[in-house]
Amino acid sequence: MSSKFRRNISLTGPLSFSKKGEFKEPLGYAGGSPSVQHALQHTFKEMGVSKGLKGLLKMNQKNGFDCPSCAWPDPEKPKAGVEYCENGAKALADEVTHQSIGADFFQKYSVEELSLLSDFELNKHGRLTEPLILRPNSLHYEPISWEGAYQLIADEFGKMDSPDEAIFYTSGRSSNEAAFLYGMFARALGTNNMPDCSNMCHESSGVALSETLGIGKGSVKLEDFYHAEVVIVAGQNPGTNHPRMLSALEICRKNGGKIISINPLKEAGLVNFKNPQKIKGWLGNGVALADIHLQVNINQDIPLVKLLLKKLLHLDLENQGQIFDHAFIEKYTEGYDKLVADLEKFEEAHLLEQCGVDQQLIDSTVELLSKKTKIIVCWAMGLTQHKNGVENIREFVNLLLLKGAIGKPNAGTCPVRGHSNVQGDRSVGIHHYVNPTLNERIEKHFGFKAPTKVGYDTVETIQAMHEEKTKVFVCLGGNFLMAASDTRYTAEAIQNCELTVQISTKLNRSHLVTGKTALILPTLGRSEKDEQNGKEQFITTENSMGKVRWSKGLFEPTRGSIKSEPKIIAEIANAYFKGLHSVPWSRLGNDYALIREYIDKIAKGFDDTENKSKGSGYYLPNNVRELDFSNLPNGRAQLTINQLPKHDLGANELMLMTVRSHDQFNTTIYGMDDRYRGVYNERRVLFMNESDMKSKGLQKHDAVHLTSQYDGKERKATYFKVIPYDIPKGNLAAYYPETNLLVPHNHFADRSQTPISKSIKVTIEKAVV
Ligand SMILES: Nc1nc2c(c(=O)[nH]1)N[C@H]1C(S)=C(S)[C@@H](COP(=O)(O)OP(=O)(O)OC[C@H]3O[C@@H](n4cnc5c(=O)[nH]c(N)nc54)[C@H](O)[C@@H]3O)O[C@H]1N2
Ligand SMILES: Nc1nc2c(c(=O)[nH]1)N[C@H]1C(S)=C(S)[C@@H](COP(=O)(O)OP(=O)(O)OC[C@H]3O[C@@H](n4cnc5c(=O)[nH]c(N)nc54)[C@H](O)[C@@H]3O)O[C@H]1N2
Ligand code: SF4
Ligand SMILES: [Mo]
Repeated sequence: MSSKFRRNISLTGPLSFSKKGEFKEPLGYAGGSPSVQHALQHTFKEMGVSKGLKGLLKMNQKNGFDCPSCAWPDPEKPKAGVEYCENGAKALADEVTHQSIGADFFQKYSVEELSLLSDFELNKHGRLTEPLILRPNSLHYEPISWEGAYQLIADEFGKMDSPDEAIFYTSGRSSNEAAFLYGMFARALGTNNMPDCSNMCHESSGVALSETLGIGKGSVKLEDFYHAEVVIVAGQNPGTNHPRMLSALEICRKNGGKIISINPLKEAGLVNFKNPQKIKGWLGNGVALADIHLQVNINQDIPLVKLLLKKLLHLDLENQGQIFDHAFIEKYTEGYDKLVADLEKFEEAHLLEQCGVDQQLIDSTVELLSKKTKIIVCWAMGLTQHKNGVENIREFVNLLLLKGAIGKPNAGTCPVRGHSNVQGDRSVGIHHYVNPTLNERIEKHFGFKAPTKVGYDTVETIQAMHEEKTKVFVCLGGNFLMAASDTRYTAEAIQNCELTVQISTKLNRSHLVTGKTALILPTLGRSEKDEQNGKEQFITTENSMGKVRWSKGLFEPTRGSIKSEPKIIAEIANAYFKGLHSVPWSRLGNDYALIREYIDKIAKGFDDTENKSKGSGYYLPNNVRELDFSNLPNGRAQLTINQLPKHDLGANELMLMTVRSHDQFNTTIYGMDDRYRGVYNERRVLFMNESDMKSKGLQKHDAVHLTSQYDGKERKATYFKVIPYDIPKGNLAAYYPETNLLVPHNHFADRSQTPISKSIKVTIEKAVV
């Protein structure tokens, strides 16, 4: 461990391979009866049978709680008891687990010892149950009272030379109410330093969509999928990460729609799908959802879309303008002539070679798209986490605009969000940039002036901490250390803080790599009852399609002394301001209806949330659905010109994408399998094309080390088992967060600053084991 580290903490846990590792053929399908079995097994094991069933029956129901996992929406009329998927069930079980840890556990194990455990084992210890402090020269967390913890935080804030020495990170699981209060507290303190997980996630989508369509969110509703003619799923693995999206795709296909998947991997679920909620889905081989699979090279989506656009353009010229929607282009867009002129510059053969897709499949895709106008494009991290992440999305928007597939039913944009409330957190004010309207409203309704200096996003936070510009780092959920890029650099950065505060449900490595002093403040999960001032509270969330809905937990909170997120934030604010501030922090912490009143007044588009969020909820306004582009240059949607990605791979370098396994939620590892990809009991794997293995002299299951080299700095991630896989030549895949050590902190998407976690240049060397 580098001498820069105060404590001898392992950043990786064990690097050895499991003796039980097994590697089989990838499953041809997602869902099906194993999916139901896995969901139930996992839930019952962690929660017990009766509690498990009770939870699953209430999840995503109108009178229940919102699934804490992904942000996929619920149907207008949820079917009783079956609106969950395997991964939603796992997330629930993980939250409501009957395992828990308190002060005695931390007295027994030092943070150094705990760091030797894997992320899977750390999480397995269960829920955090009481506030804890790690003092400067200690290796053990010890108990502290809530009041003591609040006072310590207030004192550290008090010692800062400027409010910008404080940083407030948010992960996307927090409710609108908690996030709103947290954002207001940061501003009341005087800083916009509000990095959030979105910076590492869909920030590229937000930037691209704002620039082209005037809103950083998607435009489709769930029902739009049902009658879309074509759904393009690009850079997304819904079978694992948004499982119920497959049901929407299934309905679309049943109604005659076609699905095109664009992905270097043939992800299960797109290739074949069995609907686990239907008995007939348990039998047989399921359905292949993707009609066309375009096996693109990593980060070569722009050449692929350009090729499609170029061919469509030629068809349009040959067919008297019948292929593009010229009336739409004329009326609503700007930049058509420039785009057409630019397309002419590219050679089809070159584009074809770059994207690596079969010519015949390109032709079938062009033929399909030429005839259709109701087109939806969905995407996730496969498009956003590249240097040209923003451009990737703008290029797909070009396709939609040219086809007039925007602002009408069954067509549009669908960035599929990650965390269950990442979109809501943004809507209620978690962002590092300055929103003048928001600031005006804060002044009007809360009576204080919000800061006007742009704050740090995630990559700037790491940089600032590394340069010792910051003192207090507060995290509302998440696992910043393991989620961020460049694990070693990020760890060095975090250790420079005077105080780090984690408001968390479960133990993770961010509790072990800390500032000089560290606090853990245990908090309630979404599925738990939240009572304040003798009254049961509910919270609200916004799903991936902009709908705000209420959510109410049903389980008795984990034993011990845990508090809700809004309550903790309100109490920190009180300890700092000592009652001398215009915001009624205590009242807000005691009454979430009052928080909602302020959200309605201050955050854009929220309206009578108290009432309208009940039942199936309400949609926030969306200008694209109204074909209103008045906030864009000349009041028009923007067609854009995007460059081809440049990589300059060195002679021995291959391109690595870091992906999720089926048994994880981000840095939370539920289990060691990736069933759909045929991997069991092992996470240290490297998926590789067989011809690359041959040329590197590697055999199946050989151990290798990975090295990335950027700006003369070498980064290493050691011990991965090579798995021959159906992945394009020159491309590699391995799991996040094990590979985050390789991602350079200073390489990110232009303008959105999202780390390049899906296109890392690496070399491979054989390891001796
Ligand atoms: N069960 C479960 N659900 C989750 C999560 C989880 O960890 N577990 N995480 C949540 C979060 S926060 C998010 S953001 C989402 C993430 O959802 P996804 O984005 O689906 O997650 P990833 O595993 O990162 O998968 C990226 C996909 O993009 C493909 N890909 C990679 N590079 C490229 C490329 O250059 N071009 C194209 N066309 N494809 C590419 C990969 O092969 C992979 O299929 O899921 C959310 N839901
Ligand atoms: N290499 C690579 N890096 C990536 C990605 C990638 O694809 N590749 N993906 C990026 C993406 S898309 C994202 S979103 C980030 C994720 O980054 P984060 O959001 O920071 O990470 P999570 O793993 O979701 O956070 C898990 C922790 O949140 C806490 N938690 C869970 N539920 C709650 C709750 O209800 N309240 C509170 N207060 N705490 C809770 C638990 O302690 C748990 O350990 O990672 C990013 N990093
Ligand atoms: S699709 Fe996402 S939100 Fe829906 S049940 Fe599954 S994990 Fe939960
Ligand atoms: Mo995400």
